[in-house]
Amino acid sequence: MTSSAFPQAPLAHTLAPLGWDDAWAAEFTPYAEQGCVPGRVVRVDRGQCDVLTADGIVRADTAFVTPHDPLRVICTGDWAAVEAAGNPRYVKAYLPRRTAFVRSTSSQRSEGQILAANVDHAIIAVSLAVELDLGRIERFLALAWESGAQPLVVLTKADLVPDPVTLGHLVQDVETTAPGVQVLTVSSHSGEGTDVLGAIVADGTSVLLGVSGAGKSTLANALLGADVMEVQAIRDVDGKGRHTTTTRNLLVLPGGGVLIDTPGLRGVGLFDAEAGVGQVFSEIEDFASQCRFHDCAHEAEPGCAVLAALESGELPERRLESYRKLLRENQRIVAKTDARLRSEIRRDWRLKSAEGRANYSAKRGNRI
Ligand SMILES: Nc1nc2c(ncn2[C@@H]2O[C@H](COP(=O)(O)OP(=O)(O)OP(=O)(O)O)[C@@H](O)[C@H]2O)c(=O)[nH]1
Ligand SMILES: [Mg+2]
Ligand SMILES: [Zn+2]
Repeated sequence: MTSSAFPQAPLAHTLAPLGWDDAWAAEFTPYAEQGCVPGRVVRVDRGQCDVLTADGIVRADTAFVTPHDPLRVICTGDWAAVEAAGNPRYVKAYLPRRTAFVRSTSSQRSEGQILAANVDHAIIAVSLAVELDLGRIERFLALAWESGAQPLVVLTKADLVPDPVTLGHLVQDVETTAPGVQVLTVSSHSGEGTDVLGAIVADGTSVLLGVSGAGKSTLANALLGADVMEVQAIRDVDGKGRHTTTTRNLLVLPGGGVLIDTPGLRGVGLFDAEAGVGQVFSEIEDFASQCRFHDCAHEAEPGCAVLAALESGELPERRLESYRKLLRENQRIVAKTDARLRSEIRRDWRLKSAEGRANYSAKRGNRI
């Protein structure tokens, strides 16, 4: 962040622009009775967090909301109950999450990490300056679907691909990799596509995800219309340069909506994301539903519709391999994760997220 932390965030006299609604208010009632005020977590670091409340930013201690289980640690995007007074002021609790973007911290361990909470749009930023890695996009998409948010792929730095035919092919490649997902091209430098993206992010909460150097913070600044996030030249070749953004930051957009910028991710391990994987490869699951045998493994069975699609060229081999690889990886992670813990996690936020989304969609006239 630049030195003045939130120049774009006016004092939030009302929390509505941050996404506060009647359902959140109802959940907050017991905390209000305990003398707490609500606020949205904009950043968490070193045992403290910045919370945007109706009276502006409050720096609060997170000791009560930093349990051993990393999935329950307070996170950017959470709605926090902050003590109304005190020095320090403590966050007493956070409201049950409607959605949460979770990844495994590494493929070796089965520890999950929450990257953002209560997100409506998961924007996967992919640089056009480097060769497309479709497998990585699929991996991000699986986690995005699993989070409960609507995924969106944004191909950044479009100014570096001036030939419209080439650009069209790249978009097409990504579109076949991402059924049901909108794919946009943008350039923060030329401004191309930022109006379309701006209209999407004006509604609800969005999170920018992607590898380091994908241009997330530059895009955040373009959407903010101000240089709030620090941006640095990186080694574009492999995206492994210095990580510029180091904390997840929630930003209030001038045209409405809330945007979370995140540090580049080196790896995105799946975390119990079987349903998400299924959604990324929905065309394969559609073919599979037409296989003669219900439990077809799509290896050599007669009447296998997946193999037939492969044969006819309708299904690229790369897609099927990628699907199998991600399912295998997911099964490995699931096998290592404590079953009780997993079912608890599911109960915890999936049920709540279903309720939350129903409320949210009712409120918005079922537009999601
Ligand atoms: N040509 C071109 N370069 C861009 C564009 N957007 C970003 N860049 C450059 O890409 C580099 C990385 O941009 P950042 O916005 O810092 O990338 P990031 O994804 O936030 O990186 P991390 O914070 O490390 O995750 C910088 O040198 C930017 O100037 C664009 O639209 N066109
Ligand atoms: Mg950044
Ligand atoms: Zn089959």
